[in-house]
Amino acid sequence: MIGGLGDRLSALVDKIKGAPVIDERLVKEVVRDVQRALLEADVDVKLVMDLSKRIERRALEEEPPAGVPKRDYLLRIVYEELVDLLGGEETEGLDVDPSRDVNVIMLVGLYGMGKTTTAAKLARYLQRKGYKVGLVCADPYRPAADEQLRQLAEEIGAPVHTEDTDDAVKMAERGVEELKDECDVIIIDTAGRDRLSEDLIEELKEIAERVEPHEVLLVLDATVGQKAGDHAEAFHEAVPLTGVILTKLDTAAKGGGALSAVARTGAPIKFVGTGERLDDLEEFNPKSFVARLLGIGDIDELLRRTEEMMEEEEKEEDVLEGEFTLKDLYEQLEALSKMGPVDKLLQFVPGMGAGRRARELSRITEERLKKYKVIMDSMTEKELENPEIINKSRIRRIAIGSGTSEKDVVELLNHYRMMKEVLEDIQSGRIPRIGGELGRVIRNVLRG
Ligand SMILES: Nc1nc2c(ncn2[C@@H]2O[C@H](COP(=O)(O)OP(=O)(O)O)[C@@H](O)[C@H]2O)c(=O)[nH]1
Ligand SMILES: [Mg+2]
Repeated sequence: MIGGLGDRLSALVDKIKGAPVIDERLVKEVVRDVQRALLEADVDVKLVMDLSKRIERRALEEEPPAGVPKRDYLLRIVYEELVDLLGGEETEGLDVDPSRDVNVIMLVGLYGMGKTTTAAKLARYLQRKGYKVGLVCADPYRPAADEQLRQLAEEIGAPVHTEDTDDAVKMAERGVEELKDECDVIIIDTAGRDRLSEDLIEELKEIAERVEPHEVLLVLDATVGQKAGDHAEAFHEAVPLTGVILTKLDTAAKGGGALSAVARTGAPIKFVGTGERLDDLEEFNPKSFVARLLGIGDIDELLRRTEEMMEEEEKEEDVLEGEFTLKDLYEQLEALSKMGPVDKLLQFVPGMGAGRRARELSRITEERLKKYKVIMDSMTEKELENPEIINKSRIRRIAIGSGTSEKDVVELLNHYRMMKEVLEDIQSGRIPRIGGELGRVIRNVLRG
């Protein structure tokens, strides 16, 4: 599809998957390959450079969420940036509403772009969704324009309105009038010109005023490449478009240029034409399109996995925001004890490396942990959730109940307060949040 773009990009995916390590050298190589593939598909140089800079920066700076292999994350970055290039995640479907009396879709565009063919393709697409679709010819200029549409309509068994007049506006208006009781959706195939002339603009405006279309879709031949962007903009100024259909993507080596240029104008690409047959029309969705270009059938699986991990990280952040209880402390201390020398670890944490906190934390031994556990077992649920209420008499009770000393209980409470302080420092930004693997480990420790 679109020239060799798909081939090049799927080769790239294989390269990422097969690389022994994901290092800077590989990232740079990947970036170069993406550049080459996109430039070859006629994507604008500046867009390509911006995109490759972003991929490189993200790949080198961003840390994958915990549990996501670097490899998957690099793929995800490439995927996300390509999706962005082609219009982003949000996709707008066709504005067709079965509860309306009738839905009107106007196709506009210059000669030879594929309007008439696309009208029939779109009709078939909607028929498949269960709509009764009618076709209206509003092209009085092209010889046999009505005949072409009639034939296509017959092929798909759709009612069609054509008439012998030289008034395009009347054709459209009467066509809608004629078919609206019978149909759920009416597609108007308007007349083109060689270029976007004043009289074409006037004509389209007038038709739009009369038939009040729910969709005005520009049909654009993708073989024009990057020029498709200016083209879409000019049309949009003349008659406000609700979307674009790019045709002939099957033959367009410059399809990447057309897609990205149109995406940049902000006009949603709603469909692409991928062949001459009436079935060769596809909903355009940057996500699945890019997944196919990359040849990652299991992209959903990959994304689901990385997304789950990201959600985990968010939850982790939530814990940081939440109320810190003695129960949390217990879990943290346990995690900490498994991590080896605590003082070494803490040297990496700005604001925590040396001093009282580090010393305190490094004193946590397994033995102490056990003692803490026993102490906590003697606390009530209320005390665990809200240690502030533990006063002198409660301390005495807990010490007796757990067979420890009051001093032990106080020590535990001190640890708790210290950890809470650290958390508050992190929350308020006094201790910077640390990224990367180490940051994750430390956050895990803090949260238990
Ligand atoms: N390969 C290919 N050809 C297409 C596609 N869409 C339209 N065409 C061809 O483009 C030519 C012009 O199409 P037509 O619908 O008559 O364009 P119009 O002048 O805008 O109405 C015809 O030969 C179509 O078969 C497409 O997606 N792929
Ligand atoms: Mg036509």
